[in-house]
Amino acid sequence: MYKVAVLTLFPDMFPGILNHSITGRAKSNGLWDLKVYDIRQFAKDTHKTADDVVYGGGAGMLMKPDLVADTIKLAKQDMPEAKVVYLTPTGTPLNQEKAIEFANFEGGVILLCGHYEGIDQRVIDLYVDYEVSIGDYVLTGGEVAVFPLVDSILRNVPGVLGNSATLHEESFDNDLLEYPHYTRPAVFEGLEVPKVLRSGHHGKIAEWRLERAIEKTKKVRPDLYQKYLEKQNKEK
Ligand code: 6GU
Repeated sequence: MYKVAVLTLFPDMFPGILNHSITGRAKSNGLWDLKVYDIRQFAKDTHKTADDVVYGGGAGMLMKPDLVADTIKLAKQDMPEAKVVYLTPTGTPLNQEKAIEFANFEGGVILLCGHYEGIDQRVIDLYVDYEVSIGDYVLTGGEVAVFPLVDSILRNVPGVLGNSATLHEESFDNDLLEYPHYTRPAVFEGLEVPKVLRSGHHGKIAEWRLERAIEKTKKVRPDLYQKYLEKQNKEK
């Protein structure tokens, strides 16, 4: 069973969408498990204060380091082998390779959700194994990012996708976006399904799909296309 812990000031946000569809079914089937830890439970004053001012001045507040550290220690008691991942816009960008790497963590992941301006650097230095961002934009908090991160990890956990074949050919494999797909009818609102896909000629279909994948990637993700070209050249 793949274990996920979420450390948050907003425990009511979970499991949320993770209890639905493929990840929800996988959870019911015991393929993964989610435990949510409320960081505020360790607040010491009657107001349950979780934030404090930033040294050096400037706008915004930081999460109090002792509350965050106490929560990490508690989660580690339950998951001693887990990797601690801090979700932050200043982290390493999440990609398919990272999702697969995380899915292979035997001890699972402890996901720390930042809020306000983030957390004290010393907590990161002492306890955090990985810092992850889900893209070049700023979210209101790390909680929102937990959903795409956990979903992308889980679909690489054995058994989560019922049909393992669907894992074999998809976007980001060999650094290409996927080719377009069509279903019936053969003509829809005047647009026809490419004839080659109806030809039954597997070689020609594979060739067409690769061409379309290259064309699409070149157009919308020139960065990914460069990576694809570099790998192709290395293989030669
Ligand atoms: Cl992981 N957290 C926040 N707050 N903003 C983000 C992010 C994470 N990834 C991209 N933007």
